[in-house]
Amino acid sequence: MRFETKAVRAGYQIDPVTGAIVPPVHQGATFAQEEPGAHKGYPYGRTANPTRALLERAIAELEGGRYGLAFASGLAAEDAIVHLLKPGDHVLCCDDVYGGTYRLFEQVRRHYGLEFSYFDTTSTEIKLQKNTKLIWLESPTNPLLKIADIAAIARQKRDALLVVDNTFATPYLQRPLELGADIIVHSSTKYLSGHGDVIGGLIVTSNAEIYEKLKFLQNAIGAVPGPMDCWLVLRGLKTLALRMRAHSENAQAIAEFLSAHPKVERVYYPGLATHPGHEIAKRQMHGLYSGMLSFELKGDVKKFVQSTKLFTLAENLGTVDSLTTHPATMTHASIPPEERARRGIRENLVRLSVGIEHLQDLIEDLQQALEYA
Ligand code: P1T
Repeated sequence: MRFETKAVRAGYQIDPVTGAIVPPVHQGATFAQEEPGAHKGYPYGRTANPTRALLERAIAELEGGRYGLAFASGLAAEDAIVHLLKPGDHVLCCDDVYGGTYRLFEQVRRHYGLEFSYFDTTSTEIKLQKNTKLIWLESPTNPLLKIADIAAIARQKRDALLVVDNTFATPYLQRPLELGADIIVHSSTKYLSGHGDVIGGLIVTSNAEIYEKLKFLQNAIGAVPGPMDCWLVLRGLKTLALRMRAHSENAQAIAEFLSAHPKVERVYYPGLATHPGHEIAKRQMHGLYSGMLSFELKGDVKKFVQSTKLFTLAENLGTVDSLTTHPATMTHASIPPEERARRGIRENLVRLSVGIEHLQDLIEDLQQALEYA
């Protein structure tokens, strides 16, 4: 089956009891046992839930992996992966990542004796330390849309595990396991659910040993999503292909529009031929570049973000409606200012999550807001 078909069929399972085509939301905390330990695979709602299991199978199938695991948020999924490590282990992370990921590493996990260092996402050569156990990539990155050559990095990983945060690309545009990654992590809050109505996280791997460890951690730590949230993500997946095409086409046109605008200093979008990672993105993302872009504004950022009418100023991305974010004070505020500056996140950087509205309406909205900026 092709991706579009798989996306519609993933999690499709006619209910044996009622014939329902849409899966029920199994909103239960626990399940009856016939005798102690004799159950249908669902001993307790934290350990396993049928609606969650459907989502876990669906995301594994779409990513081309064997196992999926669902979590209460993207960060809960990330933290489960970090729990695979022991004090003294080292994580080599790309230099442009979501501010919350940086905060988890630097302000939480460093205190538990883990080491973190950062490398330029666009470099194709990495230097592992003896104790490097995880290589952590985002591609495209948040917020500068840097592109990592995932296959090139996978070839150098030795016995470290390669984790790819596939939130910005989604499996419709990029499948990291096929490029050599060991673990994929998602904030399903974003494109996978797609409508801004749920917080969630997902992990996919094909490695049985890693899966068993993560499944143990999922239950032992307990940061699991509720059944209704799983159901919302499952519903979102059905239209993922359509939405990603629409997001990407709109974002490409907006990136080109902004590039030619006198009030715009620089545009970051992998679909622009001038973007440093464009050639890699072209093959790695199958010629579509997602709906995320950032730009540096020559003008008043506050006035700009307050003047858009269709783009809403908010933290989040990947929803059908368009959003603006100011990374320096919002999504990346937990990175210290000097570190942020070193990473190239300037005060005049604006991030757009381009929705699926009519392109012309979006361009007109940006056009009028740029006049106020
Ligand atoms: O918000 P949560 O579901 O916990 O996911 C965290 C996360 C993980 N990875 C990436 C690439 C992300 O962008 C995020 C969350 N990001 C935002 C809320 C944002 O506006 O950038």
